[in-house]
Amino acid sequence: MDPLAGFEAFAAWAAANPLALLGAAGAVPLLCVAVAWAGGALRAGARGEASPRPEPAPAGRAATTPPAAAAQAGPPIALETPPRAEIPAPPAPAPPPARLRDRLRLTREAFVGRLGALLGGRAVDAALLDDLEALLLGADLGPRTAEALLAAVRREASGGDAAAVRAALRTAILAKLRRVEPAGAPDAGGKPHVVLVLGVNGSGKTTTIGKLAARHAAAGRRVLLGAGDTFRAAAVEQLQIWGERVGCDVIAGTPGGDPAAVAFDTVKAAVARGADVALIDTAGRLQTQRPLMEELAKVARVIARELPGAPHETLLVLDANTGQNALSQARLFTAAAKVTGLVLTKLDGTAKGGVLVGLAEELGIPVRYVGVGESVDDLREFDAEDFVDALFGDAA
Ligand SMILES: Nc1nc2c(ncn2[C@@H]2O[C@H](COP(=O)(O)OP(=O)(O)O)[C@@H](O)[C@H]2O)c(=O)[nH]1
Ligand SMILES: [Mg+2]
Repeated sequence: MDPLAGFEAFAAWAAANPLALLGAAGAVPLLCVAVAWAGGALRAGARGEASPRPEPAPAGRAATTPPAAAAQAGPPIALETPPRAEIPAPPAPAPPPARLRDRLRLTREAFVGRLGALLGGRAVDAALLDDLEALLLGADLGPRTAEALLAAVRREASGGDAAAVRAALRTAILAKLRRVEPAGAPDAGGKPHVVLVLGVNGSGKTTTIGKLAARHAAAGRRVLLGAGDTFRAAAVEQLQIWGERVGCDVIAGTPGGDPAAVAFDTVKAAVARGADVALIDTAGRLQTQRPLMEELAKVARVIARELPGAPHETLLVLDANTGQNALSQARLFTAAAKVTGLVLTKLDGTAKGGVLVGLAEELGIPVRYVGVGESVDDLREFDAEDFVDALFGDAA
């Protein structure tokens, strides 16, 4: 058709039907939107782009829109709604912290759980005390502690019943653990507050440092980490991953380099950068290697030379799974360094948590933290009452 003739015919129709014209005008924006979308899709197609996809989810987080759901959703129609991937996900409610009672289940079952069956309706006599001694040793309390607890039962519960024995044990254990409750706050003293972390390989040093760094950062403190385990390259990487997670810097040396040099650099950098806390990791080859112990003594000396009074805390990390071996490790480390606090890790996965009572009795060193899992929240400040409540199943 001649375009001019077509326009004249339309003008004549419009003059005769003004309302219809208004209706047609109302449809124009919708038409434009459709054309714009089609044009955009075509241009995207020409550039070889696929239809909008949700951003890949960061590791460990679910994608906002699963790819399959996005494919089924079809083309975007309502343009004022942002693409689905941009809708911020509602914050996930924080899971309630796991109860210490739950995390100590295996230890409780191995100790207090068996106690009920052993005592039954029996009176406290020599045969019962023998059985009780075997139970205490089996629960990794150690011979000296078992003996001390038996003496308490003899004293407090002779002629009594099962409840009296249980109460005597509970009171005696609580008294022993109260002796090793730390006196001051965990970050008291020093600016920067320097913490040196010792322990054999695999005891949980690096993980504990990561958890501690997260606590300090959450409290608004500036944290610096020192990768003093130069013996294993993976240990440095592991600490760096924690540093990224927590958002703090990590001072690392050369692989196989001098750990004392890393400790020195960390303290120096912590002072220069105005850090509040410096947490220094160390290598943990087996404690039977004498040079390791000499090395640790050197690390402590170098730190003190750079910052008088530091390290303000020297934490020895012990794995509860090692049971009585934790005690011999502790003896060797305390001979080599001035250990000011213990961290007992992996209490969540062991029946040997009773070793904590043995450590308290034999060493008398404050227990600063207990590790009850692998995640960042699974480090608890040690509290004797809470621990005993959880151990005896009395906690709420
Ligand atoms: N279940 C559990 N695992 C832990 C705990 N602390 C550390 N671990 C794990 O123990 C392993 C060794 O820990 P790591 O920090 O590398 O030990 P390091 O060699 O002393 O530095 C890692 O798999 C940690 O996730 C804890 O309290 N509970
Ligand atoms: Mg490590």
